[in-house]
Amino acid sequence: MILVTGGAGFIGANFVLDWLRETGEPVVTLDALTYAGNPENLASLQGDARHVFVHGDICDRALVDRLLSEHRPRAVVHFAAESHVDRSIHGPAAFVRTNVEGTFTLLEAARDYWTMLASDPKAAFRFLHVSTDEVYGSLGPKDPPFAETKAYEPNSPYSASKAASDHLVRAWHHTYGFPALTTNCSNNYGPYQFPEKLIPLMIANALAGKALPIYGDGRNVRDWLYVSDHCAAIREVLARGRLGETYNVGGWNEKPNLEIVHTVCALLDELRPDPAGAHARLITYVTDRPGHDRRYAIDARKIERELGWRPAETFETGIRKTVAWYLDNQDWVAHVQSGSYREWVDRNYAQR
Ligand code: NAD
Ligand code: TDX
Repeated sequence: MILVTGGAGFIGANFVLDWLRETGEPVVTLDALTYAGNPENLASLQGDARHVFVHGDICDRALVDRLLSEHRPRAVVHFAAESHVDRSIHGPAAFVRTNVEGTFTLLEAARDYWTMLASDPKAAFRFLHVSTDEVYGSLGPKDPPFAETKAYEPNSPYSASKAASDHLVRAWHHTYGFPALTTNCSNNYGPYQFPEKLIPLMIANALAGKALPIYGDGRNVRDWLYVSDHCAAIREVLARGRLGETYNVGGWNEKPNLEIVHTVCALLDELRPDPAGAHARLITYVTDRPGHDRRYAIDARKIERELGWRPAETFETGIRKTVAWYLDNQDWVAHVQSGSYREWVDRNYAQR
């Protein structure tokens, strides 16, 4: 049994589904079902005895204590976070609360639980903290990609809150010997990503005939990884990573935003032609994001060397699957955009 936080969100849901398929080991999912958490992402697990869903907050220490003592997990995989940079600029408080205070609460609860375990389960217990490349700051065009040794230089309220949480995890290992691991991954894309992030937003807007907003000059560079490759990397680090270490995860796949948007448009032109013309006609340049980091790139040699992890998808195969998934799941997009999903959550998961 493992405990997964944030398992109703984009990467967490992909992880839970892949985990059960690949390992069959039961999962307890703890998720607060914010705007980004969607129980529909886990709907295929309804009636599956290997999965327990708990609606609740990682800042709720009593709840986390109860889950740990009731389910006795052998590991915690921590995804729960506020994750969108633009939202962090307009409302940083939620980011400090969930990403910093929430990670602190989880660490303290897990440390108490781990301390009380008998010697064998204690030796086996692991806490994996899922983090981001954004903690390293912004690269110039000729800088080498981020290695694990790169100094932290977070620039947005989001990345600062994730950096703070990474530091807590590091300190809990260093000070208490707490068996923690951290992964810092590049930009993910794939099924179930909320349509506020670049790729699903562009797909949703293009299908609706709306503008495709490009921040600044569109030349900011991100390093893209298909979500199931990130999930596989997390499974490897959880199984065989060295305690106290951090592992950077990325697919050596740097691309400027404008190229991403043109690729999405070309795939839509092929798979769902628009009689009004090529989807790229909708590209619109808008005011840049404040403090917009110019370039991220991940040096993934450590995880490749130590754990033999390699991405299974190329960008070409991953983006084709992604566009096809959104075309096949337009109801999912409509639900998360319409608010009908929130009404459903409020009805079914009234906070206890
Ligand atoms: P997401 O926003 O899609 O999902 C976050 C999930 O956490 C949601 O289900 C939400 O309901 C839940 N949550 C939020 N606050 C909570 C709280 N207080 N208690 C319990 N649950 C809460 O995010 P994502 O894109 O799936 O990212 C997951 C993790 O991976 C985050 O920690 C993020 O920093 C990290 N990460 C994301 C990316 C990316 O490209 N999306 C890349 C690297 C790392
Ligand atoms: O409408 C848009 N137009 C645009 O040009 C949006 C939403 C984004 N962008 C640009 C900003 C970024 O340079 O596209 C790039 C990607 O933007 P996001 O999808 O918002 O991702 P980013 O800010 O790079 O952060 C993501 O990757 C790292 C995730 O949201 C984080 O959770 C993760 O840690």
